[in-house]
Amino acid sequence: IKEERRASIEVTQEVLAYHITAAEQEIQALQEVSIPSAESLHILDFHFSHFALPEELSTQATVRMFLDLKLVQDFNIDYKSLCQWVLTVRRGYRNNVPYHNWNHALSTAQSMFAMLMATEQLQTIFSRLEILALMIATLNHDLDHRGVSNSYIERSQQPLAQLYGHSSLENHHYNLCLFILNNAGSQILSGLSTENHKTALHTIKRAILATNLTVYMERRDEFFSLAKKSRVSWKSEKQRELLGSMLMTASDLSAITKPWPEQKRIADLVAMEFFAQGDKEREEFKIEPIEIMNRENSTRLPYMQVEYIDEICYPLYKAVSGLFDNCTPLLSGCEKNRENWLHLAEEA
Ligand code: 5BB
Ligand code: ZN
Repeated sequence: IKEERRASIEVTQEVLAYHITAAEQEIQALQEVSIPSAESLHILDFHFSHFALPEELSTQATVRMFLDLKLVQDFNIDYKSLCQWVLTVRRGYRNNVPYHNWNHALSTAQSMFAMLMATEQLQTIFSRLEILALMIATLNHDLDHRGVSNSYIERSQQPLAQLYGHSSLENHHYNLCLFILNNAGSQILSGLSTENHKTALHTIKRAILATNLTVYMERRDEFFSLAKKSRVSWKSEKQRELLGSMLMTASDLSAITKPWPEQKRIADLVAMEFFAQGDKEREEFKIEPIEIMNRENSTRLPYMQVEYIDEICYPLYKAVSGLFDNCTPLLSGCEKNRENWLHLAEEA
């Protein structure tokens, strides 16, 4: 316990040193600007690309999602608090991480938003509170990511690993999410009853922990067999929780469903992050990094993407679009990218 306390203090200080609370004038500017429509921001589109969105519009796009899902209205969210919360969450991501940065958080939230808005059925399956929780979770799910995996953190014996033991990263993302929700000025859940507040935090935690790919791999078969049934009622809490978890992963991995130029750019960012970890492992632990993190294998990238699609992404989008017809663009985007990567793999 002593060791844990020391680790906890160290991690908190690190985050404080990072000082993520938004500046007053930035908050005011967002609060006073007229937020563009969802159509003009293209956030209803499954082909949405953060590359095409000017940086200063990314926080406005986030506010727009909360407005259009009627979350601000239904949960009495104080508008200024929402603005400060969004700006603080953005600051909670590190700019110097190639892939797991604010753009990835925004893309993940936008994918969840697009699925919810395109599919009326989803808005009846989930309660209003669950939708609020899922949106908060997508935006916060990789907070303070350092560009390295759980296995690196565990091996390097960083305070973060001593603190949580397993799913170190995901627990850290949730803890920071909680920290921001409790931070003066960004308490967007303060309008909720004690009971709803507790439920929301529980759902957010489950959703963020579900973004660990190992957890997804463990739970997906259960989801795939539900998806094979002709009718699922989604009445039970357990089923809805499973669906929420799978939609979290579908949103998290949505880069693989984007038009080819975007997919290619994002894959390069992922590779850059993986190779940087591999370099560190070589230097710090004197070990040969695993294939995906080994710079010497960069020519195998197209082939690895095909494997990644076949083993991880395709089955998920297949099941989701089988259940919810309007989500089919995710599946077809994924299929097109497989074609393109296969083509490149055969050239190499
Ligand atoms: C390696 C093992 N193999 C048996 C199956 C395929 N994979 S993989 O799925 O782990 C893999 C995924 C391999 C290479 C990859 O990217 C090379 C640039 C990826 C990959 N992962 N590609 C992507 O575009 C994206 Br997005 C991702 C998701 C990154 C999630 C980060 C998870 C951190 C854990 C290490
Ligand atoms: Zn993520």
